[in-house]
Amino acid sequence: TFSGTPRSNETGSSESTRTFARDAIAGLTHHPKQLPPKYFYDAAGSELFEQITRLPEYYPTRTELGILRDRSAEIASIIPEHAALVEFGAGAPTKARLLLAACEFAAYVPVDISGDFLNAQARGLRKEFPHLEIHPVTADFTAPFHLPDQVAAMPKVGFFPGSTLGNFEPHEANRFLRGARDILGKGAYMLIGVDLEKNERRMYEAYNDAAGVTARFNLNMLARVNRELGGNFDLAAFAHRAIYNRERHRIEMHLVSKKPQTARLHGHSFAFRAGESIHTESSYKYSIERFNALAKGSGWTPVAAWTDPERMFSVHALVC
Ligand code: AVJ
Repeated sequence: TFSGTPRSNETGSSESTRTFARDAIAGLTHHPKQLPPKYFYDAAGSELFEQITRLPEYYPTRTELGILRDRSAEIASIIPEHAALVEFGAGAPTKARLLLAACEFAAYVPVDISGDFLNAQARGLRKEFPHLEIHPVTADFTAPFHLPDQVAAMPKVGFFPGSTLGNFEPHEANRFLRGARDILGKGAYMLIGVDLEKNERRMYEAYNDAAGVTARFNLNMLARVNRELGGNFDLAAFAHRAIYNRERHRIEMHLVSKKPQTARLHGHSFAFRAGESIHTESSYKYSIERFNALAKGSGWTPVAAWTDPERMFSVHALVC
């Protein structure tokens, strides 16, 4: 996930709160209205996302874990030994742990904006993998950052699981992959988890679960705007909507205004028509061919792709 990390900030004064306010006002001024999906993940949102990953309808997490588990020996045979594993947007290290156990990594470099969470996770991993160097980097992985000097001489393997890439618009995905190449350097490998386009009902249900957890996750965005930014959105007057946009190969999540209403935030007022929506997330679905084309267009060479028997999800190995 973008964070998988509790990082709520309810003081209303910090740098991150100002950035959130600026992004929220810009998004709500945009036509059509939108809010960036990275703001789903405060403490409450991260907990709701954890619940989503356990829902019967939400196949991506368990399917990707199954692929990593079943194919770990093959993955180990492809990537260089004694490499540094660099995880972009490291949440809970459940998936990295599988790779660390199966492959001979010399170092693990989890990269995330939440430093506290990273350091707490690193303490646990140090006990499990006493011979592994762990060098957490506190950074926004969508912007350029420096790798720690200690891993400079090691081969690099980037890791970007969870279909987080799906949250990026195609041009953003291209920019991210080029940036990852610049950070990791020539000869690096990359392991990326991608959700595959499939039966529409299957995708629809993954974002419209019977228990309503995804609806609560989506509405938490507005709860956060109220809590942290002092907005006055009436949560009961917005409905969760997730649809599959076939032309653009993406699930779209929206918060739909149930009636004409006006909400206020930091001296701005935002008017809604009945049925007008705030676009909160796009979750792009790929085919293996379309993902390979994206990788090639971003300076990477596909070396392998693994899927589950139902071809719901894929894990790709790339080299540059
Ligand atoms: C964390 C971006 C992969 O797109 O499936 C889950 C987030 N949104 N349910 C996804 C999410 C609604 C998830 N990613």
